[in-house]
Amino acid sequence: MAINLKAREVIDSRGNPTVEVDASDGTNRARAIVPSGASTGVHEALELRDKDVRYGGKGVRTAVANVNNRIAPALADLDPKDQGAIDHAMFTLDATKNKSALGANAILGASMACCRLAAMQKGVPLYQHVQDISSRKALMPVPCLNVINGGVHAGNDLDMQEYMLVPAGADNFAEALRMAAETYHHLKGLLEKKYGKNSTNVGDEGGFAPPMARPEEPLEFLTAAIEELGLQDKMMIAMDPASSEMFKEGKYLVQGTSLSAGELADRYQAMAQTFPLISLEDPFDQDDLEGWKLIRQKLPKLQIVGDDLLVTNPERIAMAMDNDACNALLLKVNQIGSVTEAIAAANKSFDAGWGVMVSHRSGETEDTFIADLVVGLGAGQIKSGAPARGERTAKYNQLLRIEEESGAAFGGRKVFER
Ligand code: 2PG
Ligand code: MG
Repeated sequence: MAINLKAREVIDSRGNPTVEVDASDGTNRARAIVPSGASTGVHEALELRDKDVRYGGKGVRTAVANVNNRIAPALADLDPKDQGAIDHAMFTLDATKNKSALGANAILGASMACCRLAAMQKGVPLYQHVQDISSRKALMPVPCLNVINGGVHAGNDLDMQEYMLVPAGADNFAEALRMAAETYHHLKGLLEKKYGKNSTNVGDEGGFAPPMARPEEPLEFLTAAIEELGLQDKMMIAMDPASSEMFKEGKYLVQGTSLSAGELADRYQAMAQTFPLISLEDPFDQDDLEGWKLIRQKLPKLQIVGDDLLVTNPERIAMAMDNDACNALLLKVNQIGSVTEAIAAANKSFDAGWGVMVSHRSGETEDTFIADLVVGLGAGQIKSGAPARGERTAKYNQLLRIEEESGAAFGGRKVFER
């Protein structure tokens, strides 16, 4: 059965163009759409943009043409069930370290579409196919819902990017999602009471973007909402300051003040002592290893997640392991640009006893690939934004369906224990 690939340009949740790929075998047709970040790490694989007059330079016609004219003939006679062969054929064709010849967006679109086609050919759900190729056991994830947006994702003065509700103490995924949605609504009321209606306009990931600047203030509001609903035994908080974006001339610009890595580490330590923090992502710049080592010493039990630091890249993960820079991977398939490498990055992390949080991008689409991915990998943690905006809820809703059909166990608190 030959594989037919057909790519086209569609738009993402920010109205920017992205790559959609259809993979068919004459009987089945699978489709995948590639997401796109805003706070991107400098070590990520290259997202190919046309840089011409269309869409302010963000067009992806070159990446689309690369799928249709170069990748399609190279994959035509391969078996989509052999994900490694599919992806390696594209690596060979691209022949660069950062996928800059074909574009990581072209390669990933084809990689995900072929993965879905393989599941269809096997007659199994995607999460089951992922479980087969990763040799892991299916697990329903704890959702980490970003309910206050700052940084480059919102038009407010918060320097730190994400404040997430983590219903780790729920009994199952559906209950976790309900608790988080109820807390999101309660939080909305608290914000409106203090800052008025404008404060509950939402940012790129569906979280509120209130006019705050002090990085502790969102934590105070989240904790108040959790306590007023009596959920303190079940609901925790995660943060992603996305610190590479705050790093200016060797210091961290927080609320107009330049902090050294040591001062910022003290600030995080105080937050962890005051609020129910369960996970902290990108506390320091992607190349500020000293900062990362410091936070690991100060908060050895806390889950410290590497996003820009690791860019889902096995080589960066090895470097971070050698330096004891963190103890969890943020898994974003488009940072590395293929399903095979993303699974390898996850397995390398699991083998070292690290946590793995599967993640959306701030520029998302209706594609729900990561919902199946997180279950099939048994990673136990996913972040997909607030319980609002279709491109975010698409993933949570797919997880509700998977829970219903698979009966897989819920990750719970233990997936955050390091
Ligand atoms: C992050 C992400 C997703 P972006 O920093 O973790 O929340 O943002 O996609 O803009 O890199
Ligand atoms: Mg991040």
